[in-house]
Amino acid sequence: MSKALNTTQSEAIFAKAQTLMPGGVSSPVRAFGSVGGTPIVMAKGEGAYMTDVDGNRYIDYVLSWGPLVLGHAYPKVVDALQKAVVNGTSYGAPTAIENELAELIIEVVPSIEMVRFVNSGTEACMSALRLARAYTGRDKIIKFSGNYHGHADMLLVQAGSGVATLGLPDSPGVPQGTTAHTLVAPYNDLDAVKQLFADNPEAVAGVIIEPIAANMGFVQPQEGYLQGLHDLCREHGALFIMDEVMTGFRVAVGGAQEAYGVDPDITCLGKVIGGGLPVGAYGGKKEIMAHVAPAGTMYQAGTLSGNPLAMTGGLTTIQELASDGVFASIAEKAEQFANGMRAIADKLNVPMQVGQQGTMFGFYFLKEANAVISNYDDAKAYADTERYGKFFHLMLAEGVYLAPSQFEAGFMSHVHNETDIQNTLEAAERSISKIVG
Ligand code: HOZ
Repeated sequence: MSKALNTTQSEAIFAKAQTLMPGGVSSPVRAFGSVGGTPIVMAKGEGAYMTDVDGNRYIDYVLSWGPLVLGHAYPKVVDALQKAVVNGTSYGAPTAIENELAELIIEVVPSIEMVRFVNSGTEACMSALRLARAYTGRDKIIKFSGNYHGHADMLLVQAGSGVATLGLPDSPGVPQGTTAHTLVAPYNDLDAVKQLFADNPEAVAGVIIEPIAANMGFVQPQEGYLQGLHDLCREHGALFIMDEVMTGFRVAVGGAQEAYGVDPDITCLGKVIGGGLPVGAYGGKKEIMAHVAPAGTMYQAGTLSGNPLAMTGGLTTIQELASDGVFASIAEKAEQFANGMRAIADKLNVPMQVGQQGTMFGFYFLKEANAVISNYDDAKAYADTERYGKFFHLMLAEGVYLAPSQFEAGFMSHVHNETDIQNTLEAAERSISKIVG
């Protein structure tokens, strides 16, 4: 049952944070910019739950924005990390565990034959693009509006995630020259990409896409769209780059490329690959990866890349996820949740678009009953962010932590149980009833 939330400590800590860090946060999407109010300051994560500094407990569907597919402080992960940490946190030298994680990734992600570890999804995407440019000897890239590939200069053009959440223009500080080679197309529109290729003959190094757009809400690709992009890249000598930072190990163990049977040239990974520690990676065909230094001449490096703690977090997490029945059971719970939300929307006659695939989901409150969101323009036109803001705060008071933005996806974990999902759906029904009642 809904209770008034005591957030005294959260407010005090966040007030001080604002004097110390820009906006009081280490990353903008945490700042409750589009839902209003003061961010909740967290003290502990355990299983499917987070507890804040005032002692309020929440069922967590943000899961650190995706990485915690096994939930918070999963015992096997904690145990492995405890064993690893006593041997030191980083050597700046090769380790055997890098081989283990690399081998596992190559085994489960269909297109990857060789991989380079970095420290974040941002690094993975910017390195993948440098590689595509080095490999093809071309400068231009095609991205999609509302897709977010981290905060590298050339990719902060019509970006999703915090840029969309906060309604920011393309970021100041990004020189025009840096984005001069970035071409932008609407998501789910193959003809627009055909046109860009036609207008820029033999100039496009690569097309980078979030195979499911999960930084403008949750928008799935239309039938044949990803394969169509892949084929256009082949036809024009460009590389097809799938940014699977969010979808990797999430929409199938082998990511969206497994789910849709599409074969990218380069894949970007992050989030789950570190099991909650900072890791990213990019990988692909051997022939392409052979261009990365020191095997080749495309330079990219990192002091903490491949450190044993991060490798341990990722290896233990993916091994568990890939073990018998684990992924399927998480996906089943995500489906149950999504179906439950659809049923509530129908029952209360509230226009809503609910999406789910594998262990990810997302829902939009719609401004118009028959609206369908299939790209970023649709999301901006039809997503009722005001209604979402009200819903978000009512759910917080109910003890459910959702993304503080309608332009972000939701995540299920291995440790969410039937009762958690049932309680969440009951809370959602009460909250929506209050909004429309
Ligand atoms: N990459 C995530 C957005 N979907 C959130 C991470 C962040 O920006 O803090």
